[in-house]
Amino acid sequence: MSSHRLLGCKGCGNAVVESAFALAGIPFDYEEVDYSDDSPTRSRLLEVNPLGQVPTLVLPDGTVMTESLAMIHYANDVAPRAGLIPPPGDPLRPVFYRWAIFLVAAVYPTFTYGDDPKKWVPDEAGAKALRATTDAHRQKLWGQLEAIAGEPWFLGERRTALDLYIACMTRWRPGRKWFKENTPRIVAIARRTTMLPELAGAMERNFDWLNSLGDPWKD
Ligand SMILES: N[C@@H](CCC(=O)N[C@@H](CS)C(=O)NCC(=O)O)C(=O)O
Repeated sequence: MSSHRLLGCKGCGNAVVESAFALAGIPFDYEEVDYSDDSPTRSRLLEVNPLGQVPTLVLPDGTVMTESLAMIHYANDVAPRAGLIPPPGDPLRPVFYRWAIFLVAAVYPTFTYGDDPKKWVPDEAGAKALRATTDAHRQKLWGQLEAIAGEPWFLGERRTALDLYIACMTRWRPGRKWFKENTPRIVAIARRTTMLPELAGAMERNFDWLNSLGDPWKD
């Protein structure tokens, strides 16, 4: 029987989707691809997603999904009790929408344009500047998230997929040291989420954490 197939690269945004699927109890086959231009698996990724991004998900009926947040909504439809998105009528639902879109439409693009800046600005100095400005902008955005972060989860008592994004995206630039120094509330959420037993597989596969054995945010 065909199943869900998730194309991803270790440590990338697919970790969010893997975590959501783990909470939702959706089994999937994982296919590792490398999105870089010179990679032998890039053509395979482009076959499925012309944008060349991961995560890319192929549903059992062959439908292709891109965009991590779309996949979160899909998982929430399959398993509404997994608690990925506050249910209709819950006052936290619009709050979830706001910050989920903020993460994928404001924070995530700082990587899209900053990871490989020469793709967008060919000259050396311009590319360097684009990397610097997108890095600085990201820090501002995390500062905004820190200022309103709840406890124990981002939305307070209710755990949602926002916490999954936080657990994974805090593994990226500006890096653990910066997060620890500047966003302690965000780090507390990341730590708590990372250590959820249900996420052990996804966290270990993506970030080499022996989740059950220790605190990934310990020095
Ligand atoms: N909006 C997309 C962003 C996905 C994304 O940027 N993924 C990164 C890896 S973490 C990627 O594929 N980068 C390569 C590229 O953008 O060309 C989502 O939320 O899934």
